[in-house]
Amino acid sequence: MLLNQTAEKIRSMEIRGAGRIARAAAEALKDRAGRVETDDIDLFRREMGRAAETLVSTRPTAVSLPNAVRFVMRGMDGATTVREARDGLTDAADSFVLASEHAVERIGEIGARHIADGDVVLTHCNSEAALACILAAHREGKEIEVFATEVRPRNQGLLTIRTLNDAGIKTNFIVDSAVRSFINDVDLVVTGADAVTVNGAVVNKIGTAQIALAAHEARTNLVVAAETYKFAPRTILGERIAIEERDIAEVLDPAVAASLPNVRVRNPAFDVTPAKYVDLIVTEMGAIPPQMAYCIIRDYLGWDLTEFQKAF
Ligand code: RI2
Repeated sequence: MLLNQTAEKIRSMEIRGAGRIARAAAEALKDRAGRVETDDIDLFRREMGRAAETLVSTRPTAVSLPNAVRFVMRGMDGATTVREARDGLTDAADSFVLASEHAVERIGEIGARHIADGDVVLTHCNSEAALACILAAHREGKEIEVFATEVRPRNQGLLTIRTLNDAGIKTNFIVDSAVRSFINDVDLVVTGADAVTVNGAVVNKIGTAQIALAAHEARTNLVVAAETYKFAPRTILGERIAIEERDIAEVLDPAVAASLPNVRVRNPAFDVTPAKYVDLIVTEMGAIPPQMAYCIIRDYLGWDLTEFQKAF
């Protein structure tokens, strides 16, 4: 797909979900690399740099996007000709997509071990990593029941209940504000993540932090399913994850909003759940306590404190 089309689809959420947007960005860079017609390596790098910026600017919160773009762009490292750069970038894009798909499968296998036969699981939003755990547990023959939230304002819960329904999993569909009412019926909360910071805080769909509080109070464990490329290296530098605030039209008819001059409509798409409310993060490399986030950033994303010191 053309780069600008992909960027627009990510921005409008036609392509959504942190893993999916990362893979779409990798594919778009590969496609763009095949279309840049030049023999000038510097020009090629500049064009690809612009393409990378366009993609990264589409949605600010899911760190899977810049992590994927960085990985793919590093495929050009050391290239001295356009052909080498294009081939390197293409290989990197292909291996990112493959590794990402494999990571989701592996997370499913590991996450399913935390779901017991007879468990009632609550999930929020539509996370392929979280669903991979639930679906794998179901495939293993465990009798499970799911509570799935609606997920205002974009209703990603509808995608989740379709998947669960098609898999034949008994599912309860509830509005977001009903979580507290049902949390005592729930054995485990499983969500995805758009970003995990160096201190183990999890940035995920708006509403996750409230669910985490309810789960904590009810002594219900919260497991986060997140590929290693959801961990945010630059939080080592103290950079904060930008919380995307989307168009108010997703929440309220703009005409109604305009008729209420004293009302400001807010539409943050994500919130932050502190590490103390997260019991475990299931990555494709294994399940870790959130406090080990730095190890993932260092060992699997290749950023460590020394690298950052060099940058100063
Ligand atoms: P996977 C989604 O964001 C949700 O917040 C979901 O929990 C997260 O990405 C991770 O999804 P959005 O694109 O990568 O719906 O696990 O705003 O699919």
